Amino acid sequence: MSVFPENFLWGGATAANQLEGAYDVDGKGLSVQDVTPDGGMGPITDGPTPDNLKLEAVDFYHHYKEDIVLFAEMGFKVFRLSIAWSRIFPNGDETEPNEAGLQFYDDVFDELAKYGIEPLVTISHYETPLHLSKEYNGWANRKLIDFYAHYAETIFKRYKDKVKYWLTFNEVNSVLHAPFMSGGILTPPEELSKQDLYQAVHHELVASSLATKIGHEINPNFKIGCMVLAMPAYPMTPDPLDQLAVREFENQNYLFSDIHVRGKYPNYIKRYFDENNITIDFAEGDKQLLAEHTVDFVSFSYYMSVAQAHNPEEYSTGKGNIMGGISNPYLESSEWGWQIDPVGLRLVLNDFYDRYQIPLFIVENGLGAKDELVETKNGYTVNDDYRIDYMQKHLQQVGEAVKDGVDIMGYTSWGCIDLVSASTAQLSKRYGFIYVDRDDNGEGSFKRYKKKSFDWYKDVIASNGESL
Ligand code: BGP
Repeated sequence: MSVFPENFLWGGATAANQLEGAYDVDGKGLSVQDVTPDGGMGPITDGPTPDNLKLEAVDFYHHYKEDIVLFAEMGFKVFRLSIAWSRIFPNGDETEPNEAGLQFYDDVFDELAKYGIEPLVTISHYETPLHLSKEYNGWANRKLIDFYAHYAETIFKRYKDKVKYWLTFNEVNSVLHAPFMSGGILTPPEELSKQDLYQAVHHELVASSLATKIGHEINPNFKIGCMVLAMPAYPMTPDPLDQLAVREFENQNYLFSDIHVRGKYPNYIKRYFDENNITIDFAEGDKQLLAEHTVDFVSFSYYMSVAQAHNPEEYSTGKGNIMGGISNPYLESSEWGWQIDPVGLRLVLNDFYDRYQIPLFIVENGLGAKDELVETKNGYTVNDDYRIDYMQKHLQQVGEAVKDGVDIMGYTSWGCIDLVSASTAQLSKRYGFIYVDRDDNGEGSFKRYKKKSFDWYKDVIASNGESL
């Protein structure tokens, strides 16, 4: 008997800017991603440049039918995608939406429905319309709340019978570390005051609650969740001061899910705000919105863990997903220095569930690796045993968490089809079960090939995790 619940939502996850391509097709406006060829953190260009791989990405815009056939063949129950905000509102501040953009997602949802695949939609996945960034400085400006709410209301109404599962912001806590990519804030990070940064955070949190309110009014059956970047930390030594460093690091992340679930700012942030002269400007009604429109579930990305210490300068620091920490000598790392820690996933699941006791959804997890396409007698494939090993170990820990009593709705592995990496903006860092023939120079046929992990994941889904 499988330990996974019968209706467990197995599937894969993507984001429009890394997947779709067609950056200027059918009335789409520019997003912040279209001017960051070196990844969302790098300097921005005046306009789109040919070296920006995200402009064409893997061209899901024109390949979505064949891609969905492959997802269906793997047995996906759910497919996570984002709606590109600037396809719907090219500048972000218009009143009327772009019909061609809306139609594209109608077509995608209809195609998914043919195969009984539920869409899980991220409303904003690092895709702030560029105009909102240039004209308003992104989420630093309170006006973004209204633009976002109007956008959310438009898509909620349009897709109210086609989409049930929604996420308000991808990795909402990442704005603290990548204010431009995550929050569209043009002010360079070194010049951005903590006051302005946390005020931007507040705007996003209020916008998320407002969207949750609007969504539930439009369709009370909607399940609307928050999405946070989860990164558990271990103390480097048993020194209580190291444990305190862990607590401080984790609180920075919990802040977001605590407000989304509990509906108010937690006590522990008071001291940080006091010591950094931060006073959040609450507009009338903000407190009530946060309190009354909390999320239905908590979703998160999980790739890695870190270690923390009160004296970090004594240790070597590793790379990480947007944020990082001290390298843990007990763990191995991916080719990009992200520390691989399957047990950390079980810990995160237990921690979130103990804290909130509402359902959890793992909406990103996977291994970025360099893949080699090889010819066999049955055609081309990638022998990605390293990816299978990573996922197998992580999913086994998800099974352990289920046995621990954690309520988990589903699991969508990141980049189920190869797409452009967010941090490196390259195609050579691949996550998929499906290989896409396009390289870092933008060369390739865009043809799709099944990797070895394709059949492996198919078996996992078919057996509801029993084959793990
Ligand atoms: C998360 C993002 C994704 C994604 C993933 C992998 O932070 O939500 O958009 O790309 O990380 O990161 P990368 O592509 O940098 O390997």
